[in-house]
Amino acid sequence: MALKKKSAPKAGAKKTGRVTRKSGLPKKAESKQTKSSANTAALRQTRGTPLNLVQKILKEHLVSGELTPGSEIAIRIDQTLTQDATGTMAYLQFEALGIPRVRTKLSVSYVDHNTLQTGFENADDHRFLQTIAAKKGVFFSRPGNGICHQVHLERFAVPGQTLLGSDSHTPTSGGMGMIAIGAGGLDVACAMAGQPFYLTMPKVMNVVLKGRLGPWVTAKDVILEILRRLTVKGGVGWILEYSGDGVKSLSVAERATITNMGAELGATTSIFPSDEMTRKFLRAQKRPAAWLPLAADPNCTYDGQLEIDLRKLQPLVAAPHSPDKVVPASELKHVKLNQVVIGSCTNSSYHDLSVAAAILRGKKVHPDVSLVIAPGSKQVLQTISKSGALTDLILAGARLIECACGPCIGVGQAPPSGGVSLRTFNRNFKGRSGTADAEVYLCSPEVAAVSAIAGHIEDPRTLKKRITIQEPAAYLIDDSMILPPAKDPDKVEVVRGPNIKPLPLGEPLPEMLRLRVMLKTGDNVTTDDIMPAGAKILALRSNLPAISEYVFTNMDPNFVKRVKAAGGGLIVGGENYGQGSSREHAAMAPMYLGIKAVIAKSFARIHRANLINFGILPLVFTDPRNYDEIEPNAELELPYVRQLLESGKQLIIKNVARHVDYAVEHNLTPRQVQIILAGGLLNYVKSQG
Ligand code: MIC
Ligand code: SF4
Repeated sequence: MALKKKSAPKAGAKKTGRVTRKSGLPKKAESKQTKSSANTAALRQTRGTPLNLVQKILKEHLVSGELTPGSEIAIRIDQTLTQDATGTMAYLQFEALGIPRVRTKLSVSYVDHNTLQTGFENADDHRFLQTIAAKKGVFFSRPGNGICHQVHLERFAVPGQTLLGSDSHTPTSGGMGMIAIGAGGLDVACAMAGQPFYLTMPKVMNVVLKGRLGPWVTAKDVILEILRRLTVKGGVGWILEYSGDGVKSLSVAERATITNMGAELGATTSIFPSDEMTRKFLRAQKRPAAWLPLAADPNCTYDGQLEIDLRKLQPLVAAPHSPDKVVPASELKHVKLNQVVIGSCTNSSYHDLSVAAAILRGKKVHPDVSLVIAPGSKQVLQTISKSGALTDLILAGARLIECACGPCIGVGQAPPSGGVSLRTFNRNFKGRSGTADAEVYLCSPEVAAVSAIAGHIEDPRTLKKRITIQEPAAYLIDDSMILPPAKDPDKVEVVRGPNIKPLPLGEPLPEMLRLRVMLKTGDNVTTDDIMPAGAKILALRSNLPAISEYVFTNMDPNFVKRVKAAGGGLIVGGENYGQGSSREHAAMAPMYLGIKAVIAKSFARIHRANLINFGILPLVFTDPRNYDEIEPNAELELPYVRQLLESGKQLIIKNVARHVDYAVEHNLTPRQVQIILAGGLLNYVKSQG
């Protein structure tokens, strides 16, 4: 179908030349990454069948397949991002593909997770990432510059483009009208090599926002309300597209809070239209040429609809240990606090920190509470420093930490034993904070600030005075912490410390499998359960033999020992197996230990893709009741598995001791079957030349 092309609005185009750049970004590269392309300009209007916004962008980027929910599509990726904890592997994988320079419009490597340097490991990884970025044509955001999603939104996100990131919260840039998807590092490496990204075409849900948020009710409460309604698995197989008159009152930062936490629903991504608010944000970021208006066509259709009346929402909190255990803040006043943390990629914007500062101005943090602030980016930190908000926070008793993920991923500021922590973050899985028996609650910066003063969870509507924070007309732009790729890559030496171990490769699938169940889990097992994070373990992300020693340690300290003794095995899981992060180590480390298959009631999207990428068979019970019949250490056989996969026939699992067969589905596309047969994506891509 032909698209009606319109050129970008003159106002924006004119201003490009006048941008004052303190940045290290070369002018040519800067304009390439910040301008919307002619193709994306064409997205503004479609002729023929009206399209929703997701369909419009995907159609523009479609390489193969049809935009029919459930079918496999391949899309062109314009931008990629990596962070350090997943990035070291991603760049090793990119190297293994043998491509000299990235083939995307823009690729950025961030360092924001492993910033604590208690030994040489993280510092070595940073140096590896910096040198390989320079060599391979990737921009490098130095440690201290901020959390990848916040910085990307500020400096790089472009409406209408596609972004693939090796972090599950990549959909943050959906707040800017991008199709931004989280994936495993290997998928991102392939995208950097110019390959399309393969995914199952999701259904599109129209989330209609009506009216305006009332006083003290925030974007965080919008997404918590959606989590309350849909649960942590309610978004699997969906993209959430926001529309309605309520959209226009939300700033880009607020939209990004909502799209960020769409990851907790299991959604493929979430997206807002690009409108005057987006234009204002891009102007304030001195990137006006990146803007273009984007919206769904009138009368387009969706696969589902959800209505949220913003006027009816109230301040909400997610209780331990799941982001969907949502209750009104007013019902939790009895919860006494040891810690309050404001930060993370969900809520660490200029607005978030400024509103907290305004609440805390002239007050003191409760003596039983430790208040921690982690600004999302250097830009946010500089802006609150200039506005005086930083001084208000410090005078109130806040402890300022680096612009990084920090406590969100268990890197520092673990709560005390049995402690209660209230955080503006997106995940409160058990043990993720670094304290196994801590209780973590999730909330908005408004709830966090008012509770830090009260010493218990408090509803900010108890505050009499209303506070309005004005977004700056112009942010402080200083890109000196973003290093452009080398002009002469041949001269760059990639420096590898001893923490960086060679890349592991999977083995081709054998003719048959006979394996013991090594672990039987319940529903909603997270990748934090499979491959825990925290400062100690995260430092081993580029050392697979070492990190593999920690697989499932929090659920079963003897897991690794048992798997090693058995020489491999399989895992039986419940619903939504592998929810949460994109960390491919949750597939790669089990592969390294010899795990060959996971049989579950259902899978989370990214983890399932990672299992396939590392040659582990993700199987689903045809009859979920069979789950109950499998003993925790049963011996299972998959006869003729290779042949059956190749011929597209039904797979059967034999319970050896019970002499019963279970039918299982694999739902693999022909391409995914080939990947599994080859023993993983890297083997497959190499075999394809
Ligand atoms: C997370 O929030 O769990 C992480 C750490 O950002 C992960 C990525 C990782 O494990 O490195 C994610 O969400 O993808
Ligand atoms: Fe970092 Fe936390 Fe965001 Fe993950 S969720 S990217 S750890 S801030």
